[in-house]
Amino acid sequence: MAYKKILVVSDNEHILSFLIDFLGRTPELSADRSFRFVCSPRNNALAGKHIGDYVVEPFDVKLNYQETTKYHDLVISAHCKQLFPEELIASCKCINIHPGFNPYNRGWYPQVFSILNGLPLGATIHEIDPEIDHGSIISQKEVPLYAWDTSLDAYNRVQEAEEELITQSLGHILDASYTTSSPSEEGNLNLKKDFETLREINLDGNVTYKQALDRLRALTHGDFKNAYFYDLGTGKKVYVTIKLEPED
Ligand code: 0FX
Repeated sequence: MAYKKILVVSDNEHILSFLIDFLGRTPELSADRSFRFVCSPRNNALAGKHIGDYVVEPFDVKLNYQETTKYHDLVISAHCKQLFPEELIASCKCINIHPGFNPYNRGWYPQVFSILNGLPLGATIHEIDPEIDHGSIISQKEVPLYAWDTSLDAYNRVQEAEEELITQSLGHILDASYTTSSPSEEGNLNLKKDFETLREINLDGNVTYKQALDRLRALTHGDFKNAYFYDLGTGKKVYVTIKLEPED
C-alpha cells in the first residue's frame, strides 16, 4: 500500500521549501499523489505564502482532525508547532521530521541542550506516537558538535542532515516500504520553558569557564536575543552573544 493523499504540516519555511523543491525535482514521487501544505493558524509568516506551486494554508490540527483523516492517508509534520491529537495519531499514519537525534534531547531546540549536556545531536524521521519525538525511528543521522559551535552553527549542520534524510527516505515513506527501529532508550525531553529558564544569566553564578562558555554558545543563534543579564547600576536588561573562532 502506498500513501496517495498527503498533508504536510509545518511551521518552518526552510524545511517546507526544501520538501516542496525536492518534490518538484523528483516528479516520480508526486505522480498520482496529492499534496497539501499547511501551517499553524497563528503562523502569520507562512500562512498564505506561495512556495513553488503551492499556497500554504493555515490549519488547526486539533479542530480539523476528522477532515484530516477523511481526506488524507498520511500526515507529515515538518517542524509543526501544534501537538497532534491522539485521535489523529490513532486513525492516520503520522510521521515527524525532527531536528534532533532521538531519543536524546527530544523536544525543543535539541542543539541548545546538546551543547549543554553533551548528548548526541542529529536529525530523525520517525512515526508519531502520543509522546513527543518518541515513536519508531525510520531514519536518523548524527552530526558532530565542536567546542566552538554556537547554536546556529550546530543547527545549520542539523538542517543539512534533515535534508539528507528527506532525500533518502521520502520515497520509502510515500511507498510505505520503510522499516523502523525502536529508540534505544526513553531518552530525555526538553520543553520551551526549559529553554526560557536558560536565558537569564546570573552574574553571581558559581560556574566554571567551560560551563559559562557552553551556556553562551548554546544561546547564541544569529540575531536572536536569547541570553541576557540585568545591569546592577541601571537595571537595564543587557543581551549577550558570543563569538568563537577556531584557529585554521
Ligand atoms: O522549527 P524549529 O527548528 O524546531 C522547533 C523545535 O526545536 C522542534 O523540536 C519542533 N519539532 C519544532 C516544531 O519546533 O524551531 P524554530 O524555527 O522556531 O527555531 C530554529 C532555531 O532558532 C532554534 O533551534 C533555536 C533558534 N531560536 C529560535 C527562536 C524563536 C533561538 O535561538 N531563539 C528564539 O527565540
